[in-house]
Amino acid sequence: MIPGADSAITRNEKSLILAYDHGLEHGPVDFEPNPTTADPDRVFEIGTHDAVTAVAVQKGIAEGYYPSYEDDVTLLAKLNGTSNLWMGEPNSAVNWTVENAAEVGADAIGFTVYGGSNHEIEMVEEFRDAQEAARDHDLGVVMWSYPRGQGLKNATTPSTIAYSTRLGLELGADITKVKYPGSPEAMAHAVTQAADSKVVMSGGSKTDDQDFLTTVRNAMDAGANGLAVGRNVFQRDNPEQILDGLEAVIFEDASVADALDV
Ligand code: FBP
Repeated sequence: MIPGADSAITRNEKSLILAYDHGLEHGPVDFEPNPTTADPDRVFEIGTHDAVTAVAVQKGIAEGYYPSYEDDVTLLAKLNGTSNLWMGEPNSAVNWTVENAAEVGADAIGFTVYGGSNHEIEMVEEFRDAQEAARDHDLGVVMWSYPRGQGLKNATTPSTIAYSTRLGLELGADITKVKYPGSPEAMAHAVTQAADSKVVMSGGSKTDDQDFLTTVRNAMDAGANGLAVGRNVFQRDNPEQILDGLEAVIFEDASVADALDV
């Protein structure tokens, strides 16, 4: 972690990262609730909303579409990723280099580490290479810290999520993205273990407005620095409306009731 290294993708130390790597990670099924979102142009348009501090995409989407949005969107290059067609022990292919991401215009890189997987050692070594190259290019570093594999059945227990945020700190992430551990107390514990590095909550599968904003409010009250979210925004009929509410909760400290009203 380097203080300020993530400043391009934060606002007042907070982030709202719009994740859009689902076409690789989950496949086209994630676009079914809102079919217009199969078109990357639609999601980059959503990413121009004031609330969004960065859009996270894979290489092909960045190369093909980011040039049209570089004045209005901050790019987070998600460097590794694997399709849902892969049935082996959790692992993630490194799909582009930091040098290439910097040429395309990225301000930060994103990298998944599956702690606990049989592939943890190689994934951490790949993260090391990417993290050091990111430092050379002055790019922020965001770790998707998702423990899974082998005997790790429930990857969202409080102790596992606290270990996840600690991995991010220890390995040099500026921001670590974790699943919500189920309670504000557990999130506060995870935030404490990240020390001065930042923690953002992963959005998860789509829930209703009230439930989603309440979980985000709880995470923020527990000390999280924001959210990295995909389906809970782009699967809605009106993604911009939930972004208005998220902006109120994350950046303006609004209550859920007030955020539902904006
Ligand atoms: P969501 O907000 O839709 O959960 O997206 C966050 C994210 O980390 C994406 O970047 C990624 O595609 C997906 O979740 C991976 O989800 P999982 O591996 O848990 O199925």
